Amino acid sequence: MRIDSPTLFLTLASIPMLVASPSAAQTTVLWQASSGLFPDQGTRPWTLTDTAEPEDPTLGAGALTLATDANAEILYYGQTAEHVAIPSELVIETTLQLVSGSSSSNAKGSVIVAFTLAPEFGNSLHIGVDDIFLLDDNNLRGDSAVVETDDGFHTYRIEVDSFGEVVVLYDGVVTLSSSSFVSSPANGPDPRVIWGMASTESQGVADWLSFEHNAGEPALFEDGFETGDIGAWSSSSGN
Ligand SMILES: [Ca+2]
Ligand SMILES: [Ca+2]
Repeated sequence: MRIDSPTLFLTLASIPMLVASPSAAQTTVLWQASSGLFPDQGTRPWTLTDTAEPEDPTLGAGALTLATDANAEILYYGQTAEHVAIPSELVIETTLQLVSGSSSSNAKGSVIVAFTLAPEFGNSLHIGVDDIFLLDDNNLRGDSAVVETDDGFHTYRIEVDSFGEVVVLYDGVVTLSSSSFVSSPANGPDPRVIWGMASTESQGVADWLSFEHNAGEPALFEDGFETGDIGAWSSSSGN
């Protein structure tokens, strides 16, 4: 039986990656607008990436507003490799309302919640006007659903297993499922969690009540980081 090399390559590439051992520690990182603090001011702070002019994050009426008014602008929060330890069962949960949005790509939502489990391996939830989806590859739209995103606040819960299989619950209902994939441009070189207006092919306005994940790096919080103002963290994100 002849096995040609392209087939062999595809077979090897399709083997799921095991991203964490079952014993990996889980440390919850929770930011809530009701704290009155911006995400980069909390005890487990996020790094802000902001090329938007004149927009900056604003905090008022119990919600954090992130806005961009040109596709080229990005405005998002991220925690990157040194600050995250991806557990065997990654859970990300956020409650937000998309106020408005548009995109020049059907593979980029106005709001993006992205996770990288291992180098170049991950996926992202995209939220547009009454449209949510995951990706199947870089710039390739995956499983999608038509749900209300701009009529009020909705809760998006992303559950990822140790093989990178992804399920998204919309207000508690399983709505999307997909697999993580390997892509350097889509997922970056290091584990990370990102949320906000993170694409140069989309723009919009969103109000956020909370953002939570269970991939906090435990060691960070044993060195006094949780009580002090550590200022800006170095950012290796950016996409
Ligand atoms: Ca700005
Ligand atoms: Ca943008």
